[in-house]
Amino acid sequence: MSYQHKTLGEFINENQHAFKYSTGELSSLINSIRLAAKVVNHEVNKAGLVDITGAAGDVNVQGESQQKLDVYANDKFIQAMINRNIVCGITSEEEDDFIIVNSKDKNHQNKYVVLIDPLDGSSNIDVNVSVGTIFSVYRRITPIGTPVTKEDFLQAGKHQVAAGYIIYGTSTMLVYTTGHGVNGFTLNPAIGTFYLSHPDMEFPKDGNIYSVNEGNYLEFPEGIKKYIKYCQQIEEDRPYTSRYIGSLASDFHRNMIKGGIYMYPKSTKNPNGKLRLLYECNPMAFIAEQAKGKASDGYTRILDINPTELHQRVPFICGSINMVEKAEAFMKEFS
Ligand code: P6P
Repeated sequence: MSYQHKTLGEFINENQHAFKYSTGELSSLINSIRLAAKVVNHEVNKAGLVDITGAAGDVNVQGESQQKLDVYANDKFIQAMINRNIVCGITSEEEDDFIIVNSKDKNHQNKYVVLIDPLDGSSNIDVNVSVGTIFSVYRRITPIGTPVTKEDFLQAGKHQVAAGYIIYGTSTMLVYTTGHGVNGFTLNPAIGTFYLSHPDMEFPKDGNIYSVNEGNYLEFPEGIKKYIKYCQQIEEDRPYTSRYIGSLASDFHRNMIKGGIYMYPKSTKNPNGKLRLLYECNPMAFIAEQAKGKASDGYTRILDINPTELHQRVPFICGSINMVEKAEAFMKEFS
């Protein structure tokens, strides 16, 4: 690790001017996420050693048994954001409803809402496969001075002011955008500092990696089946590879670096797909577009979808623009 790399803190300070309308609050919010990421990373890295991976016994709104690490990560990110006195509301995959956060002066002066999947892919924890945190940030749209409402969370993804993910993998990385490109930071665990390791990240226009759970193949729309068969044809020496980790942030991150497409289509088991629009698809779509990639539900741009529910699901196709448009063409012709 070259120590010439800029730290995340230095990068945030240098780019303070770029945060539209921000008076340093968005910077402080990113810093709070940075802090929580380090705390969660510490626990994730020793998950196999302590009795923290056992199911907490509860079941979240997704019907999934909450791993203790899910609950731990949820608590840490929520507390870190509340402590900064910037956020007026939080929606989390681990919380049935949104959380109203009042400002220190008790007059609801905070202006940002955050939506978060605190530990995505948590079923991978017990088998030592990478997991991630995904977050999305908006300015509230209801009047400051009043408690945040559900309307503040149900904004189309194109109105996000920031989005990012953390991957707890072979190294811990924080990747985020505030609408001015995408930058990746790698944690040096020895000193607890994130360094700018992947400046100006962009999806290659094309790629040869496709990421989908082919166990659901028979239930996929015809267009997706045709696209998968297209990827598998041996023609003109087109060497496609299937790579699927089962952790969205990790599959997305590899595809952004190498070129590729991630798909979680609808199926008979998941008629609206599995992924959540507000705290999985929207933040990843914002990052994808900022990295010159593309994200849709097969027909409609993800960032244009008007949400109706906090935990609503949408079909999700995301990655290198030429690959996404090829899949969309198959969807248009066959589904
Ligand atoms: P399946 C993890 O639960 C997640 O939300 C994404 O991170 C991941 O890509 C997907 O679901 C895996 O779902 O049904 O293939 O196990």
